[in-house]
Amino acid sequence: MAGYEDFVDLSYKPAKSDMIVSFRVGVPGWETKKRAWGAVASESSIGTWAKVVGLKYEHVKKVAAKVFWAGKDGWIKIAYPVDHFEYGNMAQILASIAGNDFGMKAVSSLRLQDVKWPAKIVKAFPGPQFGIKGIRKIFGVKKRPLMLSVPKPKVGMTTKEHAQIGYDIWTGGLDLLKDDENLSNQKFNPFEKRVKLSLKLRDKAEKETGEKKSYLINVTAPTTDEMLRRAKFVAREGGEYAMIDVITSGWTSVRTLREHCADLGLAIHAHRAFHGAFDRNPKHGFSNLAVGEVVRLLGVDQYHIGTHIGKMVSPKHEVLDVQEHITQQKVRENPVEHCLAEDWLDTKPVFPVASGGLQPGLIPQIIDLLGTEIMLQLGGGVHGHPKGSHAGAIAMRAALEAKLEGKSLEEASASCKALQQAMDYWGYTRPR
Ligand code: RUB
Ligand code: CA
Repeated sequence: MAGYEDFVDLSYKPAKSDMIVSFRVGVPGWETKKRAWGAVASESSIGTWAKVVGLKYEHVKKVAAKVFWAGKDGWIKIAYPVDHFEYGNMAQILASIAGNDFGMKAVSSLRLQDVKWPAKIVKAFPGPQFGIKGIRKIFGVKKRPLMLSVPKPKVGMTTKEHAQIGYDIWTGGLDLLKDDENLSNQKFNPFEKRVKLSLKLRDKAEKETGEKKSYLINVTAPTTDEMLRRAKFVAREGGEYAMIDVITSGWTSVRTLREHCADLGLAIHAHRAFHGAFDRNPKHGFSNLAVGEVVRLLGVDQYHIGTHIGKMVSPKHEVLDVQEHITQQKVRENPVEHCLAEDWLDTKPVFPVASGGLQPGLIPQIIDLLGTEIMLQLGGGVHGHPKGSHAGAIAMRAALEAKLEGKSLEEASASCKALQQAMDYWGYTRPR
């Protein structure tokens, strides 16, 4: 074994315990397909550009990756022996399969689409603590989608202004207030003050509405120690959730937070800010499907899957794939999307969150696509309501209830002024 081509063996039948990764490889004009494919398997497992002595050792070859399948349009599958990996170490796993391979000259582009995780690796991760059932239990809501809202403007408001918006949306009928991805512990709205005041208003809203209300509090912090201190503070103050920017914080921080949240009894809401830097180009990068699977293993309870009609780029098939792979226990191979079969064993499902540029008029279309086992998050679509956040929340809930009762939004608007105002203002606009 020496050159990149030696990492291609189309006669290889993967072992049941192998990790399989589906990639799409762009081949530069000066390169052969076989060498480009092999370069990915080489650089993501044991190889380098030169014929180093150790590559001859049989024990080293045992942990080498192999390209074992190649289809049309640059799609290939690579098998990695499970002992290539430290089973429960996501930073190590991704340093192999999503490491140097993306930057090599031997490929003109490289897309990691999906991973089939070996049972030994699935078992080495905790998975969600609550899962969909556990989250529904917190709210005592069995069937309908849960509704959340992130105050806008994203940052800049005082703690009092921010917490008041929480109260307005809770009493308007929503279940959850959510911090935005870039709100943590800034001078204008310090973390501890925000947690205390918001939870006080949450208790008030619960008493007034007779419904369970909660708050997704962003514990994203400059160090993992500080993040854990903030999570502890949330638990002590009576919160149910820690929210984390999973990508900007890093996988190891997510894993550590998950371990601590088990002791603290907190659920984890994962925000995916930064994903577009590497998942937007369908020919290059790391897919949102793969991010969703990584965070399912690491153990978050809720994850943003995108929407096909919102403000963010999210193709319909991708949204559906992510939903399927983070919620089902067994997934069948989908050769059209190059998604691999999966067995999640006992790993709980993650609650998918539809978010990003939604407004009440779009809720029925989201339910038509994704069903009711989802969360709906509206920011601008609540706080941009012409009569303010409280009316926006009433409109959002009325739009959802109308859909669940099989009524049109026009019909429902006749008995809900706030929904009527939202429909007059936005209609069925899809934000861009
Ligand atoms: C929501 C918002 C969130 C996005 C992220 O506000 O800004 O950060 O949901 O997008 P709004 P995604 O509801 O006004 O768009 O959910 O796709 O990750
Ligand atoms: Ca998978």
